[in-house]
Amino acid sequence: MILASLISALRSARHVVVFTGAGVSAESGIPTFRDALTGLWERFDPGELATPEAFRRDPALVWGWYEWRRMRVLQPQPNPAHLAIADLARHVPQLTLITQNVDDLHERAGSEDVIHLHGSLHRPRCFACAREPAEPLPAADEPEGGRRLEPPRCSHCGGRLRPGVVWFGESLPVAALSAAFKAADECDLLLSVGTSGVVYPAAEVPHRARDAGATVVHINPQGEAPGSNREHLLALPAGKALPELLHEAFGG
Ligand code: BV8
Ligand code: ZN
Repeated sequence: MILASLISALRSARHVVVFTGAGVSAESGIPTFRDALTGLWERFDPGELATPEAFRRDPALVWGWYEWRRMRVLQPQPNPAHLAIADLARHVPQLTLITQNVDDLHERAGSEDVIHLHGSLHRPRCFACAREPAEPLPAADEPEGGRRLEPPRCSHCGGRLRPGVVWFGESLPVAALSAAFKAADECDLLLSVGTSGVVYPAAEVPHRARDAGATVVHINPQGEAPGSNREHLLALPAGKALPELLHEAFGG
């Protein structure tokens, strides 16, 4: 898709969906899911560590990894891609932002009502009774190579706290997934930003938009050429492509 037709699609869109993966936070310096396994966790496969079984088997190893990752999203700032997405909401009649990411950079860039399909690093809950702690977790200075950390206990039932993310083998939050599918079915333009589209059912979202007749644009430097004629690839980093798109389409 040449930029001109994408720009006119943005200008005339009634309802735009933006669907993001870890690539939208890459330019903020946040390691993507696969790059987040260094130091103590180097020898693990993410799909093996991000599971309830791993947590049951070795809670300190898994909790330590998530605290290490939680600390790594506190310093980084939203990058121009996050800011452009927040700005886009001010230019189109309706925008639905759906993310697979567990960081809060969209919120910190000013986006509202972000649909988190895979939960959040900032919402730990009790593994036994699902209650969230009354107080937010303290910041800890995690060593570069990481460390094992015993999870804190739930003040209500004494169970272990777990990260508030969706692990492999766990179902996605029902309300979030149905809101995401509804937006995909109704939108006329979907921007898929920084995702390899391998994790289901989240990866269904762009397919549903395309099948419902929307134009789908993948923004990903390593994206592969899409299959159908309603899907397009902008093989650029999000932090470059999105601000340029907004500037061309809406000026400012
Ligand atoms: C479920 C939270 C069952 C945790 C995550 C076989 C076939 C199909 C499906 C399955 C299968 N076997 C198992 C399954 C199901 C499984 C699945 O899909 N597995 C995959 C691996 C095959 N799915 C599940 O288990 C889901 N649950 O199915 O439940 C069920 C059903 C009914 C009832 C009960 C149960 C749960 C999946 C959720 C897993 N949790 N995250 C955590 O963060 O620790 S997913 C995790 O990985 C991330 O959230 C992310 O979404 C995903 C991929 O991570 P990354 O690689 O980091 O990011 P991404 O893929 O987005 O890649 C980065 C991209 O950005 C790249 O393409 C890169 O080129 C690009 N990029 C880089 N820089 C830039 C850029 N783009 C733009 N600009 C840049 N600057
Ligand atoms: Zn509890």
